[in-house]
Amino acid sequence: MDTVENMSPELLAFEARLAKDEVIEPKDWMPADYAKTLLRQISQHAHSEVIGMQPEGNWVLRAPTFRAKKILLAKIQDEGGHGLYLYSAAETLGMDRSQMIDQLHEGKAKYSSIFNYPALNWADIGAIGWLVDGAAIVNQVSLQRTSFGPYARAMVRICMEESFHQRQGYEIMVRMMRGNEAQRQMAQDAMNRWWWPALMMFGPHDKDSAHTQQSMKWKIKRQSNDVLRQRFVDKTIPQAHFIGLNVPDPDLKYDEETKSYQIGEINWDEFNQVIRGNGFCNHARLSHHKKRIGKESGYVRLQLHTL
Ligand code: BYC
Repeated sequence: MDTVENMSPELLAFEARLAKDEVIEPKDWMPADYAKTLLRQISQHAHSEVIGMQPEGNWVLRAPTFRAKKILLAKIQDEGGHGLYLYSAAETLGMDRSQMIDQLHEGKAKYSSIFNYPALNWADIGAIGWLVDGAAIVNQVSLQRTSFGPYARAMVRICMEESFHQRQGYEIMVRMMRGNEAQRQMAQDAMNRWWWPALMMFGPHDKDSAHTQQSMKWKIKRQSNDVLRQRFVDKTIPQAHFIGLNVPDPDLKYDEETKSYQIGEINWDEFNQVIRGNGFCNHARLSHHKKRIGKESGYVRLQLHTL
């Protein structure tokens, strides 16, 4: 363990900068493990944005109106752009995007669990925008204050775009809940299937989270998984009730004292299965990605050192 006596002058200066909430830039000195943690998280985040285009991409040709199609296409393009900002931020830590993609294909890097669930009908597109982008915003607003400059700056722009995504998703849910009985049932069915996976996006409970403690010391993470999950729950449940959707949680309680909802237990077995590659769509998502930009696809990937 580091004590002040055995810390190098560089490490002392780094810790002092963090204590003053200074932003760390790529050319600044940083501990190797700090860089490694950032690379893991930012590349995972970038992969999530890009793989996350797949469930929605499936609906571009089936959108119910031309307006809906244009909005969905623009949203999916935004997600691709988010992936690019994030790969660029991660590249400042010295790894090529190409290597990050190889890690994803080799199963050494993850992407968000949520994208291993199928989008079965148009209401799922509403639920993805409202719940998935809604959960992502809560997490990403917090990351706007992350200690690493390129990641924090990418988050500012991403959050502005995500807030439109959340609204387009909620708009779809509102329209369906104001529609006929079959449409209301589709919206409720989508809510039932996406609610719990959206809560899992925040990661394991703090007590089981391998990285939270250290990441919070380094100010990479500003709030813990449970704190952010609770923020999402308290923000989203009134939105569900407002349009007449039920939250699929028999143990849900509202605590008058804390003005906050208590949710039932999350199915962590399901979460662990999904992040180990055994979810509904893991195989389809990765094989599609490999087919399009894998080594065998013929797609030319630029290497940093060739630029
Ligand atoms: N899925 O110690 P923990 C979007 C892993 S895309 C998969 O708490 P950490 C959108 C975790 O990696 C936005 N794996 O980890 C795009 C670790 O395993 P490793 C996506 C998960 O990093 C298109 C282990 O579990 N947002 O909005 O401190 C269309 C222990 O976890 C997950 C981001 O990527 C998960 N859900 O905290 C629509 C946010 N949760 O790496 C929408 C950026 C945990 O040791 N990432 N794991 O093998 C983060 O904020 C943090 O990395 C997490 C996890 C909160 C996710």
